[in-house]
Amino acid sequence: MATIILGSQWGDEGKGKLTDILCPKAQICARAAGGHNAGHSIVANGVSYSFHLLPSGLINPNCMNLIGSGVVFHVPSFFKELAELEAKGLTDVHNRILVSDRCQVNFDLHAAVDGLEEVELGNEKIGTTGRGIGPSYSTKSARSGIRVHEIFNEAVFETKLRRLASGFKKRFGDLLQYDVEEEIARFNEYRPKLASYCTDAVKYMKEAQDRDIKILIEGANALMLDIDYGTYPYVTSSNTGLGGIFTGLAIDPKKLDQIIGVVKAYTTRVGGGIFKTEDLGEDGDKLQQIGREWGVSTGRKRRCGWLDLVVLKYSTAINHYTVLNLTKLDVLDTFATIRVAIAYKDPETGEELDYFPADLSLLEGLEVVYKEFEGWQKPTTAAKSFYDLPKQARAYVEFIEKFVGVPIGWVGTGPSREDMIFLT
Ligand code: 2SA
Ligand code: GDP
Ligand code: MG
Repeated sequence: MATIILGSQWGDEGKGKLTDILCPKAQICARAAGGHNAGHSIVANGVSYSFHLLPSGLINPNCMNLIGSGVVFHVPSFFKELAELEAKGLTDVHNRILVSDRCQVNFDLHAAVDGLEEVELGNEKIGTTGRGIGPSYSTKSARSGIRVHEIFNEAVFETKLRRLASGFKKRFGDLLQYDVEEEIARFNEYRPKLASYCTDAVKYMKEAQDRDIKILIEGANALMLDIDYGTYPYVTSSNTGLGGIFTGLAIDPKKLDQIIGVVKAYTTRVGGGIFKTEDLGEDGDKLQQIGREWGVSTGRKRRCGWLDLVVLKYSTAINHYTVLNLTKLDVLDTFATIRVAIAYKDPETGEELDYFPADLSLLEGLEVVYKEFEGWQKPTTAAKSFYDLPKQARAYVEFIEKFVGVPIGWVGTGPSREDMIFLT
């Protein structure tokens, strides 16, 4: 059976922490899409770990980990991240990680192009992580990309990489700071080291599912950054929602257990794009400081604001969550008043919009309709059960559950493994 963990907002909801908590029940932890743009932080046994390209299941000593076919695979980051985990004491990580040989390779060339494309956009830049994610998925769709299995056919690899580089050179000229021969030389060193990690992930997953092995799938990024359903064009370039899990991992839909939506008790977003509940005043600053809202991969300050239930309903309509994990409730502990968005309203006509539209310009002149909650103004981190939470906090949790129509199974009250209330 497979359990899927998905980000329901704009990312950084705490997917990594839940993955780590659920991992002891799984034998395989897999990533389906995205690349080393993801940033999942986990605090376990007092040690803080950061994952970017690798699945968070590597912390659990009994879990195998798979980088699925839908991931864009940056080889230097793979080795760097493994070395960082080893330095933190996870010595057997090399034996517990596999990479699909169908993954597209994310080259340093893609990162160079990412930077140039952002410059071309000027004030309308996406605010990418600069990790070459968009260009990697672009070359994949244009069918000029290179897959992991091709690394091992030296002649084909070199021809294709030179062709790819010369195409971009024609487009950007001397602006493109990239030496293809250097990259080829680097891959000559990676090639023998990489071979033992590569696998046919279709075969691997089929055998695992035939044997009814428990698989935990760690979503990367989040629904509102999905290339089809997110706030396009201010999105990443993969399908970060439920669909991307199926294409990225060849999962059997008949063997699905839970689809878990991870929901931060407020909202954050990194990079450009619409964010109706963003708070540019004191409350936003306070959420940013208390929630320690800085990017795990780039260190960028995250934009902050209130929970938007219109977004969460939209996200649920696409990802079909069977259960939610509400996270970072403790970050709201000191607020006297807490707000949640329940609709958007035209200030002139009073007409309300209770869904998230495709044409985002429709949202531009609209005000947010908020429901206000009395804050609990007490610490929640020590709570061990739902009934240990202050009654105002319980009311907040119950309202979200009812509004979205999906049960909340866990409530996060701090960054550590232990700071999680189990409701089911
Ligand atoms: P990209 O680099 O092409 O995927 O960027 C496109 C948009 O997707 C956003 N994006 C993210 N948003 C939140 N968290 C992400 N991971 C890191 C983290 C981000 C970081 O966990 O903190 O360190 O800055 C992530 N990755 C991509 C990105 O901001 C663009 O809006
Ligand atoms: P992810 O990308 O969804 O895995 O989330 P990130 O790791 O980028 O960001 C979530 C941050 O919040 C991390 O620093 C976590 O350690 C932290 N975190 C997760 N859950 C909680 C929680 O319930 N309370 C608090 N205070 N921090 C949390
Ligand atoms: Mg993150």
